[in-house]
Amino acid sequence: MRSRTPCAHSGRTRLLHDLEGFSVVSAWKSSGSRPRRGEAVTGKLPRALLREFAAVLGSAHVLTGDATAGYVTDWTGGFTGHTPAVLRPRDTAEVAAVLALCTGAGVAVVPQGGNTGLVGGGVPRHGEVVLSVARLGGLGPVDADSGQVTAGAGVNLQRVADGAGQDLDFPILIASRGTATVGGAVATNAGGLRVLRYGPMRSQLRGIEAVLADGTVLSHLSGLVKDNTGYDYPALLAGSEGTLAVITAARLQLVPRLADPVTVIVGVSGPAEAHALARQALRTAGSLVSAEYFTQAGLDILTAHAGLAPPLRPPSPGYLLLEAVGTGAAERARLWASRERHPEAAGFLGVPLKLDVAVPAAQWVRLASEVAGVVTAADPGAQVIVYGHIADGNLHVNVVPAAPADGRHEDAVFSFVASLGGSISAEHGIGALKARWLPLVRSAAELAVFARLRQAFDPAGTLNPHVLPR
Ligand code: 2HG
Ligand code: ZN
Repeated sequence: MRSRTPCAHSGRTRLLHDLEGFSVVSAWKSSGSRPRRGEAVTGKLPRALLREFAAVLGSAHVLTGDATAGYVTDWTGGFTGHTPAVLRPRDTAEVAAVLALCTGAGVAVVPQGGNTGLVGGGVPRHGEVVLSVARLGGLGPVDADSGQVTAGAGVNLQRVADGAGQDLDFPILIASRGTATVGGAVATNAGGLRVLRYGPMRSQLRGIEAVLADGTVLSHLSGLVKDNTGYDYPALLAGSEGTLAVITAARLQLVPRLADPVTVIVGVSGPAEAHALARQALRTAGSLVSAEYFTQAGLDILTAHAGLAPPLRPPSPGYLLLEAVGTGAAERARLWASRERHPEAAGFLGVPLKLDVAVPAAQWVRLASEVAGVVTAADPGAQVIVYGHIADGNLHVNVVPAAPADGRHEDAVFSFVASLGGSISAEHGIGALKARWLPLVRSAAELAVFARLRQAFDPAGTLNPHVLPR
């Protein structure tokens, strides 16, 4: 069932996922023959199609050749691809027009937001056309009655928060918020540092506008809190990783801004103490917004390579950062830096594998204590940095491999996580990185429903054909 074909364009050898039921994306045939239903082609595009794209978008917004460089590699350097064209529509009508053209020509499309994803889901690894939503930058006024705002898919999360005004805020707090877009954050159901209080991106969604692969526009942006009029497809699009539709706008719920939150860092002996303290804080401090864990190993890298000042002296094996509504701490930014910059740490040592796993609350200590050993059993020279969101049962396992990154690290970590009753993706999605391992945590019946949903939304198989099962 597993192919061992490396991706020729990958910065590091990556296995092509080949879950049963995935379609094979065929090479573009110069004869121009249409692919079979459910397949879309990648590779070179006919000149006539490029001209049609340019007629819709203007030639300045159809990028080819070297101009595509910023769109074909993710920021970790772990995923690299190539594309015959990057399309940059400026509004929903243009998205609809170019999608219809792609589907009509049987051309595969990878939708892309800020390109800050961590699982390769927005990278054209197989020569797909990239549809960038970066120019969908409209941000509506805040509706004072509902505390909601409508944002274009290309608006970054920091802009949503800044535009919320003095009293309101946008609660999806991720380190890449200055670049990550609303469209990408919905498509990946982004989580972040305040999920324990506000939930992930899906929980903020009060409506959506999206375009199906055939160019049909779906719009449901009225922002009703209660709306039981059938299937909640906006919620379904959250976490769909660009496979069902291209999100063009979202209606988002804002929350009261925490005027002056209180932030503390406590040195702990390890995961067990951090977990016990976090659990106590969750039960006793109703105002808790964050409970984050990290270790001295990660901090040492940031101190050495990023000039970060250690948050506490003397050092301690682990750290728990808690934040709650309260009367603020002057050193908040300094305290947070030691946690928020952890995603960069492993990158100083090499090209990291970023695994974001979750387990039931009662298993988190075991996961956090044993996962490094699980990795080094498979690759003794591997370096492992762990940190994460304790209250969500979520641990980030960043691995810098010594042995070839041929799937052995994922095999080890994901099998361990599955044995604990956990999930192979807590917040980053499945993308290209984890599709092979999805059967560890999803039954054949569930995967079949995924495929049927996908068939219903995108029967031609245009959208992100190498992500999630079809
Ligand atoms: C975080 O919690 C992000 O900082 C990124 O989810 C985690 O880079 C990672 O592995
Ligand atoms: Zn995270």
